[in-house]
Amino acid sequence: MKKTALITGATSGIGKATAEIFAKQGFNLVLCGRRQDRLDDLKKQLEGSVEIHTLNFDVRDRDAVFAAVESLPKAFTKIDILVNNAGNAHGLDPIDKGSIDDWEAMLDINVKGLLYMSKAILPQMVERKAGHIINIGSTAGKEVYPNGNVYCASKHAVDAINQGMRIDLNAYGIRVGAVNPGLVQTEFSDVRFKGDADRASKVYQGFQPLKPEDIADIILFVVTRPYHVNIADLVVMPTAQASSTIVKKEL
Ligand code: NDP
Ligand code: 8X3
Repeated sequence: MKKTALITGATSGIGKATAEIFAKQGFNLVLCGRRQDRLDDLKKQLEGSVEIHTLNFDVRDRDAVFAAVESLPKAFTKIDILVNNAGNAHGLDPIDKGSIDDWEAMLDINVKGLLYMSKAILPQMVERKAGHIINIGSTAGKEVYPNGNVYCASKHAVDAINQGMRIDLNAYGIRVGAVNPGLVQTEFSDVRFKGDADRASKVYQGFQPLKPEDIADIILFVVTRPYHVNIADLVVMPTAQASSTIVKKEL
């Protein structure tokens, strides 16, 4: 029987690339995001050999998260794999100058949104004593960099939640692991810099960043290991990157 994976943040970047590679693998998919046109396009692109269902909700909206999961048609209610990917950075400012709205957005999306999604999906995994959760963390969850303050805090929280989930769900045989990327060229920096495309593109200039497909490939590897193998915590950076602040540029 085909596995079903639910991916949050499937309209762009890492989530979209994961949807594409999961479809090739033959997984049925529940694709989540807020941009309906993109969800529709992706559904059209991928459905055929696999079944696709889309859910449009904001992960910050607790009621909407639970309503969306409850609305799943019968064929999609059994979620084998949850990819908690939706997330973003908002702003890159020193702590004294940062915007409280940006801070709240990051904590609400990256931390609380991930918790709401997990809480909505977990009961069925616990009941079946089966399931696999992949939390998308970041190198920003392993080290703090200048002006990264609250984004880094949100991803350190993901790191802690990933560990906590693995401990608490161990008794049920549910696999939990994090994939923590370094610099990946997606819409991430466009969002961080509020649509300033020039500033966003500079983040990836002078070296070869990761592509969303590089991360999707790793996520596929993680979820296709034999059941007794759980990749608990994986950090992946571009070869040019040694840490959040050390990137070898060719320019
Ligand atoms: P993108 O901006 O390309 O994608 C972000 C995705 O998250 C979109 O599909 C977006 O969908 C969704 N999303 C954002 N906010 C919400 C929300 N409030 N409710 C529902 N969905 C939301 O960025 P990436 O692909 O790079 O980011 C994916 C994950 O990877 C994030 O958790 C990010 O922190 C992490 N990451 C990224 C790195 C990078 O360098 N790019 C490195 C390390 C980690 P929509 O707007 O349609 O709702
Ligand atoms: C995204 C990577 O270094 O831009 O989490 O924070 S970084």
